[in-house]
Amino acid sequence: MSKFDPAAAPIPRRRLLAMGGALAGSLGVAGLFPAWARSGTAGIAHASPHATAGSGVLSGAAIALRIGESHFATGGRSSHAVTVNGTLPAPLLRLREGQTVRIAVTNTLAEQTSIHWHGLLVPFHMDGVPGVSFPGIDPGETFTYEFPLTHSGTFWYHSHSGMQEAVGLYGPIVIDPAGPDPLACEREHVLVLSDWSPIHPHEQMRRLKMMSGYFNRQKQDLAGLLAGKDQSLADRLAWGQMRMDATDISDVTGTTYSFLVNGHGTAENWTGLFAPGERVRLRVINASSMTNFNFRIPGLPLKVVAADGNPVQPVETDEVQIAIAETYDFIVEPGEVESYAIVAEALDRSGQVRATLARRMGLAAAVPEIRRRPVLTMRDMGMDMSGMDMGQDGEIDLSKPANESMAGHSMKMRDPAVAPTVKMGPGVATLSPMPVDRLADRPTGLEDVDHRVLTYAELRARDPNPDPRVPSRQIDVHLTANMERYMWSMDGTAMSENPDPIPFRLGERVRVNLVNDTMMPHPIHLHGHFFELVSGEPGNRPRKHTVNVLPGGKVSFDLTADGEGDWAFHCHMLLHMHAGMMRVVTVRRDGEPEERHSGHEGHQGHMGAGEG
Ligand SMILES: [Cu+2]
Repeated sequence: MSKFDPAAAPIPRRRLLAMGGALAGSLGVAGLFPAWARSGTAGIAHASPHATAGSGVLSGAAIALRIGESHFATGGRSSHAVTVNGTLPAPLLRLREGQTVRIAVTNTLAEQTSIHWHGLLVPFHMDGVPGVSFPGIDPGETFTYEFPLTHSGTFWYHSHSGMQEAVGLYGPIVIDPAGPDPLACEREHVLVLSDWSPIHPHEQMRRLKMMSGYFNRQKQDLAGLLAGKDQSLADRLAWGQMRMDATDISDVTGTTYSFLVNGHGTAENWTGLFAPGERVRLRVINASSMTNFNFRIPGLPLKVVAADGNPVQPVETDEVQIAIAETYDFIVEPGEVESYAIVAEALDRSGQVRATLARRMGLAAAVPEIRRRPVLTMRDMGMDMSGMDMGQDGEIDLSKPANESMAGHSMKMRDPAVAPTVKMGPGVATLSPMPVDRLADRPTGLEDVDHRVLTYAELRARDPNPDPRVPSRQIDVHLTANMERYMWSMDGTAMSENPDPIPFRLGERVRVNLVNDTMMPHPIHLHGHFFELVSGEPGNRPRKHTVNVLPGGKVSFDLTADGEGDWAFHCHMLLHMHAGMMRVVTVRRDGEPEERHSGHEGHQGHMGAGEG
């Protein structure tokens, strides 16, 4: 009998009570949610996975997942969904560091599928990216993933095939440490944030290609101008001349998305319970396909204790912008208050989702109003003028090529000299003339809020970085686009053009500089590795698997290429990846050729680059 045998585990009394509440409160929809994600949950018991039948929590050495189709409805919108074991979100995998797990994934769809274990360090052929690390799972087939769990933390899993991730195929992973958990607390909740649209992502892409602002209903208008809102007339004319829209913050917005916590919209008010005096750990995962969220619990400070699964030195804050594919662990102490609103607001303020942390079911704190949508600035164009002598009043005359007036600095929006490694063509509309390190910047739209906001620069790893070497070389990777034509690429080349992989030698230490030449943030994810953000003194830099590169910004990370094999490296905005903002990274032993591993050539079309 394994130590995770669910039958042997006692069910805490509070959990039984909560389950009763959940059944009464959510009849009709309960069937689609795994119990851990149902409203009124008491949370997941700490450190011992009580995988009761039907709980939707799967543990142990052998796990079976079935990919299938269901119907999903929320907030008056309904559509077809791709689900795992019949649920959305997918079952919670609760595993333990040091164990080896076998996960058999059966595909009952009519199309190919796959599962990628986001943030887990697994052998590359278990990483689950069709066309890069394995051939994919064909209809009717079962593929068994097998890998050891070498670290603990909060992670998640999702499809890497077609657009399945956008229509429901995602779920949380919690890996408990092999020994006692230093972050132990009285209660834990898992919160999976996501976006849901009845419009299929292929159709979203088609509309965006017709008109890049298709889903943006928050453009500046004449009424706003007359009321003195947003940009001045001069700025509007200048941005218009550059064919830039300062309100173009997100491609797909709340006009088509419902935003969800554990599959529940605001009206369904997902509720996680607590008892007074408890410390509660929230494991928050942004499993959206296209939405960066501002996460906050008004009135309750968030103590950040882990980022992307890795422990950080605790830092207290009031709001965190959680990029797509990132995970954060927070500890909160709700005290004697009866209920708190948990708010995840879309980056562009086109919508939000409210959930509740409460002492009992049926409570709900006031839902804050959605705040004013942000307007982009010159800094988001990679033209940061601060500290430079701008001439009159710090105003820039955008009607002339600015490099005429800015001695020594190219202010053209498309000067190939600033990015010699980028292949220029119709897919590259702009290059950031002066990208700046924005790790210490508050993220887009939170620049001026009157409470604390987490910046990447505040994150320090709890444990010393395992590889203290200074990188022996560095490479630049430009994030490029022609937003008007909805073309997205890296270094000017879309994945569908089959560019050479980015080669690393096994064990080498490399600095990677990501330069964002577009006016959108890009959450960039590297498979199979953690990297250290180059911020603050070396030694305890934050180790992450995904980093959000702000518009016009630059992020450097140091990487020890210790994962032998072929790995995906891409923007985690699903439509950006699909349009081509992706590369393959190869890690080879000295003397071994850099060609990609054989046997996958026939599957190029499945890796999410077919729309380029
Ligand atoms: Cu992107």
